[in-house]
Amino acid sequence: MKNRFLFILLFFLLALACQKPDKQVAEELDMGYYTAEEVKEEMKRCWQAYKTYAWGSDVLLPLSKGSFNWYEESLGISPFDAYSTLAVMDMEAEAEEVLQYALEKDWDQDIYVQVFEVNIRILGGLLAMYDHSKDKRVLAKAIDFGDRILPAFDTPTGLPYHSVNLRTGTTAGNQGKGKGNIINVAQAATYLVEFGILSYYAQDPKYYQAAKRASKHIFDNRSELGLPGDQLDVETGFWTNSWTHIQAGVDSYYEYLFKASLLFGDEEVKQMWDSSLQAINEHLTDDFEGRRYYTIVDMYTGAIKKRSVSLYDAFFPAMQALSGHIEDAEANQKAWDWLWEKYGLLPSRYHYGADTIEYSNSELNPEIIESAYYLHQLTGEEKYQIMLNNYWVDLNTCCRDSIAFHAVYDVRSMEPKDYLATYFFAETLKYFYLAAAKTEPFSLQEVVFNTEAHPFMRAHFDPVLCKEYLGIE
Ligand code: DMJ
Repeated sequence: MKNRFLFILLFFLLALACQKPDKQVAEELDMGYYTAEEVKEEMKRCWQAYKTYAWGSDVLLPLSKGSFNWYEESLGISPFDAYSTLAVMDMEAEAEEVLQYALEKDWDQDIYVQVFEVNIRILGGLLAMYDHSKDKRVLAKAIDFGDRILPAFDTPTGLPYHSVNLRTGTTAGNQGKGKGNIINVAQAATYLVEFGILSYYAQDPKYYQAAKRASKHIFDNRSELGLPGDQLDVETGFWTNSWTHIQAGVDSYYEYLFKASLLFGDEEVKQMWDSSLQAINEHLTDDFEGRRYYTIVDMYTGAIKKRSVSLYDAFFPAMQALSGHIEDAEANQKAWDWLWEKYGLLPSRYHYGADTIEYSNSELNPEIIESAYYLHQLTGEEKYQIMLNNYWVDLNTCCRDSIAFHAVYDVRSMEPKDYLATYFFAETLKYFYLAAAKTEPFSLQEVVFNTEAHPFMRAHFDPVLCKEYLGIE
């Protein structure tokens, strides 16, 4: 906060001293913003820490200088998440080291993995590695991995089980401990992008078709208001909850309808996105106390269930902006920025109806930064650069430690938590970097990010071949 204060003081002093038109003052102040080079230095520092204290493990524990694995054996999630950021930042030697690690990785592991999480992080990371390197051995690894998670979709409904055993293809409920067949919508239908890319490069429609069947199940079972529930049973296909929202647990289902249409030109999923967005705008918009929220309602009646938001929902302005709805995106981002300013970081869940924090922790999540980056790129407005600068300064204040960055248990006390999420490498640092880069590696017109921020160049996917390789009619 001290740094923020100094920055604001500098702003006013310069504005007073110069007495120049706003734009000129802003240009001069440009030197006060964080730089892409600074972000790259942080990436170097954090990556070195991961390599020193956690190499080969899933996660770096930055405070105890230790490591953590999601399952009984490591999947090496951090390197797969880090690769595309290392490549974007031109850290080619480090990227090459991860590529070699990927080539040595044997996926024949007797562990149950969460299909949703490994799809966006590992399959997404491997595909971005192939898209960047064009190394056929990497593609072979991606196909092997895709084939090991595909059995999860072998259900009466086409909806995937929560977990699958990488060695045997045996499916299971939560954490492989057989906690039933209930999954949320994001776990059910966040596959179009990775599976579409895999189908394209493997020239085999089976992956995209499996992903599309799952997404269509969600869409086809929407209520008369045009809204899905948020949890369902993979065997019966029935909703087990009638709450509906764009929040954590649903978010990337919507995101992938639009992104798959951009990448592959699939008109059917584009129509699914268009009609979903209309229902969202009509039934979830909640302008409350002068701020724009997208709330939680009953899928059948539209009645508000709870005036509460999670920090993951801050992905939505990016989607609104990308799909051309700038005004809505700006209104939504303004509410997120207000919440960030209130605490100096976003809490995991905030009840805006009662002005209380429901979940106080914050885990270095990227979404609000992602949306500020999209809005900055698409509108060119200075205010988004100022927002991003504030987020960068605050994140450095609360969460930078002697070797990397860490999460916090409570945004009010900023009590440190010994964890560095893998998406910090994939997403958070990448969006900060891209937003500040003087020479952008690519524009938002040229690239589509998966939900873990692994970038894919649109020009790499020929629309005619997409139809053939993905089986699009
Ligand atoms: C990431 O793993 C992905 O963006 C996912 O879609 C949900 N959000 C987390 C980071 O917050």
